Amino acid sequence: MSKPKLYYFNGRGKMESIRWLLAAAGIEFEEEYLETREQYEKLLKDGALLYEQVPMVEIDGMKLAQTNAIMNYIAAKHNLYGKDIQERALIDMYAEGARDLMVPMMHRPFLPSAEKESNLTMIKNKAKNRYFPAFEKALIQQSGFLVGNQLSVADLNLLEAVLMVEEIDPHILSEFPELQILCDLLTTCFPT
Ligand SMILES: N[C@@H](CCC(=O)N[C@@H](CS)C(=O)NCC(=O)O)C(=O)O
Repeated sequence: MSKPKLYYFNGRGKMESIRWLLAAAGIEFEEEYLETREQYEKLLKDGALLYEQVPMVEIDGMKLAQTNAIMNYIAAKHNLYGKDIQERALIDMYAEGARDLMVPMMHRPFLPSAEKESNLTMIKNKAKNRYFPAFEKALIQQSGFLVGNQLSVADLNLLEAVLMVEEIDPHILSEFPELQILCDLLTTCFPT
């Protein structure tokens, strides 16, 4: 079986959670960084990008688009997507929360400078008062992981969201010890 091949820019963006997930699943992968317009146009011409967007991952004979679809396929295949449909629903719920937190951070570089400061304040507030308390509570209830007392794709989405927020506020985890423990564990186990 050939290695999955990841098509994206040479940056974290929407691909980084997929990279974390593959690392956690112990799957080696290849990457093609899109650095020129020609590379992107060739993929378009070959019909490789369903919605003319990346991330795209070639895996098991498919050219998969849409970050969530890619994550969920890999997670289901490697037993990181819960043991039943209830756990799966909870995993989706936490993973979506982490993504909602990540979206405004991904948009930051494209904002006009006048909006950057308010964007920063909004992200920090939402992380501290809305999302991180919810994740911290789940981690306490579920013995260190978000769902089912074991690692799932939700934890890997959460990890990337936390790392992004920490770039904005390096001390933000001081009030969230369980989040700190989980992120330390994951970055130690799956160094990039
Ligand atoms: N819903 C898609 C969105 C993908 C997306 O917005 N990709 C951006 C790069 S991060 C892109 O390819 N933009 C080019 C375009 O939309 O034309 C996903 O989550 O994968």
